[in-house]
Amino acid sequence: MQELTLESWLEGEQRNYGLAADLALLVAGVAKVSRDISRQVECGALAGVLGLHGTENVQGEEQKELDVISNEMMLKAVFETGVVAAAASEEMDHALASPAGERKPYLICFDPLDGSSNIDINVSIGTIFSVLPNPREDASAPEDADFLQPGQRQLAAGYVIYGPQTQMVFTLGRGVVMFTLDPRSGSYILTASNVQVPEAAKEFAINCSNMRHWEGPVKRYIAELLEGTTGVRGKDFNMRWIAAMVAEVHRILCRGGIFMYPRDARDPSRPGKLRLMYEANPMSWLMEQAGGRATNGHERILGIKPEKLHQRVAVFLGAKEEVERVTDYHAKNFTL
Ligand code: AFP
Repeated sequence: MQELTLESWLEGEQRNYGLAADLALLVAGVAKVSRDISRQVECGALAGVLGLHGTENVQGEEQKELDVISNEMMLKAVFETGVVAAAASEEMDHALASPAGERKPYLICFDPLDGSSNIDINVSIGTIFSVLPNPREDASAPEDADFLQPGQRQLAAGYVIYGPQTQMVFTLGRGVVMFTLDPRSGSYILTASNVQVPEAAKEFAINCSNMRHWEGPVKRYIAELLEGTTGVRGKDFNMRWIAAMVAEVHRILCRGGIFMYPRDARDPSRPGKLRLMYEANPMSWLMEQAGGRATNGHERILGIKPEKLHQRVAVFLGAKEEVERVTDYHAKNFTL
């Protein structure tokens, strides 16, 4: 089989589908730094990168050493492409503008290392990214408010999963592609294109320890899944929870199912745990591009106009039929 590297694939997209050279440069930049992050992840304790950093991020979460290292690496890499006007990250209170110069076309949001609680136990983690247009027509420095665009405006979005293999999965709005890092050559090689979420779901992912806090529609939906062949669904479902959204989304893209992090009653001021701009939006676009769906239980996530950079949102994403069903349970205000 002829191997297609990420660089050759991006050239083909420019030639055949008019992909902007600047955007190709940015995607290649993310790929390049992800190889370096992957190496740090691989070495773990040997590189002295495990454990706590001793600081908290803007959301009051303890930062791990690798969170901080990968954030620095991402910032350096995206600014080095010369096409990013500002970057926003889970690990920074506010957006950071690129060093002054001419106008640059893109904003980028990222979670440099998703699934931090997995870092020290050698379980899959990942980097999530989302590229938006820079709404400023001049070279002035973008601020947080410039990022507050709905997910449907994304120009590129995806993730890199650091698991048994390192894979980069993304969309530029023409389907979902998967590249696998060949550790021998250091190149990303195309291993799947036009990825589609299987229609029939057999698995679901939700943190069941929060069950007592869920709203009625979620309790009802999960209770029906758990009833298996003896209930209204008439079939058994399996359950998985990796505690890294990257890994859950990757499984769903490969094998199907539904992922949920619903709003719950633990803290009524927080509409869910996941962050809209750099977790839910990119993953929702991937799901839609793969024939799946993504809602907050009520509306399409990609249509939500963000009010804050670190806004949280409830997330239901994956197989179309399942997401539509649980969204319908919310509309009908079903309960147990
Ligand atoms: P971090 O981005 O802080 O690493 O958190 C990961 C995450 O937001 C998401 O990837 C998981 O689905 C979720 O947390 C797991 O949360 P619980 O620990 O509440 O199950």
